[in-house]
Amino acid sequence: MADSRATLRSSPGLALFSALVYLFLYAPILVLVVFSFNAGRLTAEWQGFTFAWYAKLLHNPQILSALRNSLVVATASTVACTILGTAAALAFHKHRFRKQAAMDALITVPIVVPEIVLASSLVLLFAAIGLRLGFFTVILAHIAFSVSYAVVVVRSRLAGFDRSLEEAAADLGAGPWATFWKVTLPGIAPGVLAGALLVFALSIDDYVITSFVAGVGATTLPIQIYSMVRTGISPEINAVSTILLAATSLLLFAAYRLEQGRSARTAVIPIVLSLGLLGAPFFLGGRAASGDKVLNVYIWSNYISPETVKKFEQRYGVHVNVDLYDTNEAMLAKVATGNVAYDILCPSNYPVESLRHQNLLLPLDHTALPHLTNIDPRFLDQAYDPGNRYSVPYFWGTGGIAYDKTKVGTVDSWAALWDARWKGRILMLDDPREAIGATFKWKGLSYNTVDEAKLFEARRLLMEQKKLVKTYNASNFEDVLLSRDVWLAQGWNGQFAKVMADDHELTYVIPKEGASMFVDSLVIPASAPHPELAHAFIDFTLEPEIAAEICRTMQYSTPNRAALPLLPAAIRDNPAIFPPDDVVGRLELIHDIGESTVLYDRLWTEVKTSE
Ligand code: N2P
Repeated sequence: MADSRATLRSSPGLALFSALVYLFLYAPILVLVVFSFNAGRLTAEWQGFTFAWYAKLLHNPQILSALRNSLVVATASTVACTILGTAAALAFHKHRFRKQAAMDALITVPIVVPEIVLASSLVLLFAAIGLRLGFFTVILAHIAFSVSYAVVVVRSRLAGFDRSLEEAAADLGAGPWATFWKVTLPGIAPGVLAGALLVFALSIDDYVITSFVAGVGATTLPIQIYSMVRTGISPEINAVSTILLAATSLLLFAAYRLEQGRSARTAVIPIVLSLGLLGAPFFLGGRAASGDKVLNVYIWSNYISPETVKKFEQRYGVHVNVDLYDTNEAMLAKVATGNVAYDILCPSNYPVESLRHQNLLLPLDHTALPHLTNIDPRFLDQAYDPGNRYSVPYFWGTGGIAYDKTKVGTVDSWAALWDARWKGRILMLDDPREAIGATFKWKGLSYNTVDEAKLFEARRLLMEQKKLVKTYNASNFEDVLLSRDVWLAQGWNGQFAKVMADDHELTYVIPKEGASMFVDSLVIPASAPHPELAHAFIDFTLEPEIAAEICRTMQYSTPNRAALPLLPAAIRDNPAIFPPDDVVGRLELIHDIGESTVLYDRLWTEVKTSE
């Protein structure tokens, strides 16, 4: 110790180097912590000190319920892993197994296997045994990935444990149980506690595996943070991340002390502080939202505001879980696993077709939807769902190009997205049907082209374009444009309309070759646990005031005629939101293309992963 200190002092170069390494490691965390106290909403500008974001957290029911879920999951998996892990470690310690080396290696497998592999195999397993994704599967998964850590930690403590003490106890007449409780356990207690703390910290932090195995209503804190990030980083996220960070660091610090062989007492303060941090929101902010009646909604991001959801919750005295997706494909993949319990989905026109053909939708009871008459007949009784037996239009819109006119002049063709002058300034929708479809449209073909040779040609064009593309994004593409990380972006009109309201250098165009149009509808899956409440929800969104609120807050186009007079002129007369008839004439609906979907998905993956 003394030696290495001397070296650092006598060599300023080395000291500087270490300082830089630490800076590299901790600067991002430091920035996050500092900005969680920033009075301004903008992420990167300091505008004074405040605790406001922490106070806001206390009144955010979504965060509180995510935090509560995280604590329940972490506690359950910690208890299970500590018991299992200690038992396994003792077994390893007491007995020599025949294939000892293999057993040793096997026990560490969950530690070294890539998380994503463990995650997908768990999902497969749960589907195979017919276990519905939810709270219970999250707990099982957390036990699976963290039990090994408990074993390893307890074993390392056992390695230094003097077994002659156990023999002495036995000699003095103690039975195996008495020996365990009175001699072994007290001897290894710090190791057991350190293992438990490690498991707790791992569980509280996990994102990847949880995101795979969490069904509805099992949103943990990391999942909640991620879904908030997708609609833009806010200081609230910095605040909740800071709390999570502080709590886990304290736990790890306590575990470290125990592993160093310190007495259990030295770990008490960090443990109490950590649990206090995690528990405080419940004492200070009241209870997390709960209630036995729930509705599980799986909908596009940027499609419904929390205020609207709250209105429904209050009117019906229920709790609504809202999960978000960014593409039809992501939604279909999740629904296809068959073991998620959603009550409402919001597919575009073409997936309605495929869900219907797979018998995955519940026929709607029109008598429970008295406000259906508010929908403009232009959007009713379409080929994808004759008679609207399964679907009720929610939003319609277009997929065009938004751009900064001061930087790129006037754009009127898809060709602009292949223009080398805008290298590194282009964003494409991360959506196979939209990206490949736009390529077709540019070349005078249809969004619904299925000819293989033409599809391969589209792939070639997209791979060529890739050199110019800054990023593929289907979630917050409008923010990327707003921040000028890109100057041109393919995307859906509503989100663009929202940022254009504040930024007049931006504009939105339907290229002269034409563009896509979508009609996204609410449907009820055949397996919905709460079909009655789901009908009530659909009818609620059809009420004129509610439909107008949804349109006003999200700025996608409402198909609800009765809502139109309630909209501010700035929205009703906005051509980016409600395009004039000649523009509508250039729009094409994306259809279900059956088998060819697989080829679209494959080609799109190839484009994105190509060099
Ligand atoms: C919502 C995107 C619009 C949906 N984030 C396009 N069908």
